Amino acid sequence: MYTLYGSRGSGSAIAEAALERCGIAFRTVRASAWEEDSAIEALKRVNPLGQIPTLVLPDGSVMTESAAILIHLGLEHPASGLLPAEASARAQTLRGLVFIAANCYSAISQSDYPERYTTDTTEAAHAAVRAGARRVLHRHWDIFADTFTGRPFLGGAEPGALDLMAAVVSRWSGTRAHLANHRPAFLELLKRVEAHPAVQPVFARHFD
Ligand SMILES: N[C@@H](CCC(=O)N[C@@H](CS)C(=O)NCC(=O)O)C(=O)O
Repeated sequence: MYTLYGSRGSGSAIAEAALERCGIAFRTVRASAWEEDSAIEALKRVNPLGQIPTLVLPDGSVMTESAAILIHLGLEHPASGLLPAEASARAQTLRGLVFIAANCYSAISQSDYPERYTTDTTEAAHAAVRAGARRVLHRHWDIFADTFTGRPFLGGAEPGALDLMAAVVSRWSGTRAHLANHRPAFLELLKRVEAHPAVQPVFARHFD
């Protein structure tokens, strides 16, 4: 049995949507850094970062990092369509997954936890870190939208791993409002992903 540590409205929606796409049975454990009554201590024992998603595989090994989880599930379950079968399309998907992890998800962490990124303890310093992180984040999404242009979905005819990651990580830190003004066609794509019957139930559970 797979065990997914996660919480409603969080990045664990990425792994959850992928597990469902693969038809994998899993149990969820509610755990997050911001819910004291959750299984945060158990989560930290398997992932010292205390971050979600964290996925414990049936052999007991631990997977962290959303992009790595998506790649692992996509490779283990090729029929799921999470990863393109064709090599050059798959290479672009891997590029996109790492792009979001390295350039977008990391900036959200800086926006959410500015105190980690400065030794200045004043509110003003934290607000400045947050504002800077959001400016970088929104620029990175513009570059992503201009670079990854697959339609109707980033993954081709059906939403794949890159669509799932983009649709979830774009939900925070003012990204959707920014995209509405600056990359409206990309925002439409994200909404198409969320509305797809293979994705919609997971998004409804997490974000409605
Ligand atoms: N690099 C990780 C980032 C995961 C992450 O930042 N998750 C957030 C929730 S959406 C979290 O658990 N943050 C708590 C913390 O950083 O203390 C990934 O790509 O999965």
